Amino acid sequence: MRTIHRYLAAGLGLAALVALGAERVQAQAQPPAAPATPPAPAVPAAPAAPAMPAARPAAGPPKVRITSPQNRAVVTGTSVHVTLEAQGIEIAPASEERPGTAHHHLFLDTDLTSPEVKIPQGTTGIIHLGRGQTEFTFDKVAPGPHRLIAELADFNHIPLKPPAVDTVRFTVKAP
Ligand SMILES: [Cu+2]
Repeated sequence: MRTIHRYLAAGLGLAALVALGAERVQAQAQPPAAPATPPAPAVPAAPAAPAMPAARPAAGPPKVRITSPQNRAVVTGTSVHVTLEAQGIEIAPASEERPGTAHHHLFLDTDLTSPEVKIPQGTTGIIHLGRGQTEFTFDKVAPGPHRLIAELADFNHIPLKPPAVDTVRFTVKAP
């Protein structure tokens, strides 16, 4: 009887040791698995971030550019042909009165007017291309240095906000 008890006791003891050992193995196996998981989601999150700022520069505020005359150009003769280019907004006749459109304005040797008020009409040196034109010819321009500013304004002739403005300086040379 005693020997049986000893065997039983020894057997229970072994079983307990095996069970303890198994728990330890499990306990050791789990911790390394846990820290391995967090770095994985961090990888797919990284490529998504640069995609967002890349899309922003494409859609900026409207811009205007004087494509002719070029800055520092020397124009021979008394006529100065001006060509214009707008980006990010539709150029339309002011008479259409459509929100989200604009038309070109030129200021020759004249300072820009306040961005808060209508660009004046009938003022020397200020031209409204109110029919949606993208070019204009100044006649009888005096020889010497000149400054030309282009500005976009809405159908009410109020400058866009933020202002869409471009400036060139050129020289007229007598033929
Ligand atoms: Cu106008």
